[in-house]
Amino acid sequence: MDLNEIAQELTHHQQAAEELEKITLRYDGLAVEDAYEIQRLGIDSLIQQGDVMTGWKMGLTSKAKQQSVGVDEAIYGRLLRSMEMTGEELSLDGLIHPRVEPEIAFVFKHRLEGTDVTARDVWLATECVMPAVEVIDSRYKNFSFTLVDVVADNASSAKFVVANQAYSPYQYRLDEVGVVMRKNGEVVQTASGAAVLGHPVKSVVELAHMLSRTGDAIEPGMIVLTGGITEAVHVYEGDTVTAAFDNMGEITLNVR
Ligand code: OOG
Ligand code: MG
Repeated sequence: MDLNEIAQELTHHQQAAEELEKITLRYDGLAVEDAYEIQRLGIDSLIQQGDVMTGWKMGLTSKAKQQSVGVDEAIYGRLLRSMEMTGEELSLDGLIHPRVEPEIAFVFKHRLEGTDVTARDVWLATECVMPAVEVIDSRYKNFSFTLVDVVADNASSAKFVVANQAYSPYQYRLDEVGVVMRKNGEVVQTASGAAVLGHPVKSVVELAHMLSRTGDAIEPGMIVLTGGITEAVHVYEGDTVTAAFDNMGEITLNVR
């Protein structure tokens, strides 16, 4: 099996916003490690074309998210500069069937690597934390996939935005930060940071451990999205979505 060929195919679908059937229907016997290699190859080709890797994202770190997609373990993906939005407008151009979800982001000043990384190491390496909203957009038909499919598709990464205001990692208990998601003024999802593996810091610990399998690390300056706190919300043209984080402000997206 040519993993690079599969990576190029997926990258094409990501860039053209064209959905496809699960790759596991065509390629039998792909292991999770192969899927991470496909992910890496796809992102590397975008980096060769000038994009820049700015961080990592964890996915499926909450029970709500795992149950809604039928995959029962955490995954990670790669974040590129081109995925980061700066304003409140979410353009549907280049997206297939986007969903949005509130997350806590960590930004790092020190490198984190290895299977022995602890929560204490994460706090010492963290420069700041920020509310964030991720826009996920699986390239698979009906947002339906297995673990291998979704990992190869860069964990459904499409876009993300972080709040303007950063916070000290020690300012609030991140497991107790409540989040209210509204769509067109109506409350559609609520949860607190504890939905993410009990505490978002554990998501970073888990990421460092998972990355050590391939010798990768969280590098200084990188951002890490720790995973959706609530279930992801479908958005359509004309929708306004807000994610309000207790004491940490609100992020609004106007879908155009
Ligand atoms: C996989 C990506 C999940 C999260 O925060 O849980 C994710 C998916 O549901 O398509 O980004
Ligand atoms: Mg996410």
